[in-house]
Amino acid sequence: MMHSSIPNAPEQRSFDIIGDIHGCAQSLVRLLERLGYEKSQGIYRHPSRQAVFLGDIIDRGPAIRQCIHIIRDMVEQGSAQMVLGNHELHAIAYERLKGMGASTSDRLIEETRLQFEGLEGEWQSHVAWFQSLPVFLELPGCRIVHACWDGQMIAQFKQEFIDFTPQEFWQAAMTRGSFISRFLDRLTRGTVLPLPDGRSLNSRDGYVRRFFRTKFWASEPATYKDVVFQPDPLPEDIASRELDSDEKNTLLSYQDNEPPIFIGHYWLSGDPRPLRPNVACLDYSAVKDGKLVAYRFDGETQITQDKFVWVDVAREILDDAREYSPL
Ligand SMILES: [Mn+2]
Repeated sequence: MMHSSIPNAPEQRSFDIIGDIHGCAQSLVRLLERLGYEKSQGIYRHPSRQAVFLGDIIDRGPAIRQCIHIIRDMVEQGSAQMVLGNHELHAIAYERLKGMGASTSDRLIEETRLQFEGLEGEWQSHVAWFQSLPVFLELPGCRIVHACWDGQMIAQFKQEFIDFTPQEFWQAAMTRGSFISRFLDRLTRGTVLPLPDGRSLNSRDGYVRRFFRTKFWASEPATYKDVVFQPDPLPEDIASRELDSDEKNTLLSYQDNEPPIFIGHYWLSGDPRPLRPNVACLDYSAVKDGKLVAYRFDGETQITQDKFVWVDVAREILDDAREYSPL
């Protein structure tokens, strides 16, 4: 793809892509410093690279307000880009529904509301900013989305809706069943399959689930086990069940020759590594004392394990406690 370029401003090709932060501002600062970003005039910048945030910067964690400030400043000054996560999407919907007089009790956004108590104007300004963010990015050499690359929906969006103003877009988003609302749900929450026979699971984050999360990159899956992608395992009798043809038809695929795709969202654990040579998830459960993970992308077509960089969130908190202990 050709872009017109400004002299002395070559097309940016080096990106530090960063997974779900959920209010872990201290770890975010450490990760940015580890990646070579320095604060100048109040903004974290890198002399030759740009940060790309995968969304879900709010809710759950201890320093949500600080996270938004760091990231919004970077985006507004051109030192970062960010796509919407399902949590930012939820915050937008929550505020728009509240504006329409709908019910406003909601656990998901509780921590964020608490940390913005008495700062209503500032919070509303952030919610307005969220509504200016893209849902996906096609960067030189790679793709960025919070949870799911649905090639068909993205093609339809680009064909029919790319010229929507933010107002038109968010109005459509709030209309149940509209293409835009399904598109947002698909890209920020991914695909799911219902559990068979009306069964449900108690997930580790305390919700009862009748659906399980599925991969959009499974190639030739045969059983439920081949497509499940979530921290909570399926019961063995369900996992080994064969997918029927209707279920297979609802699954997406991602070809080996497509550009590298980076996602967050899925609460992984263990050592950061590619899921496939062109698919990487950078959400390693930072807010549950996991790792805050980045990938240093430089235009390669294959994602490699040595380019993952991270900070260990639990250890960071311990180190800090030691640093500041009055002994
Ligand atoms: Mn998410």
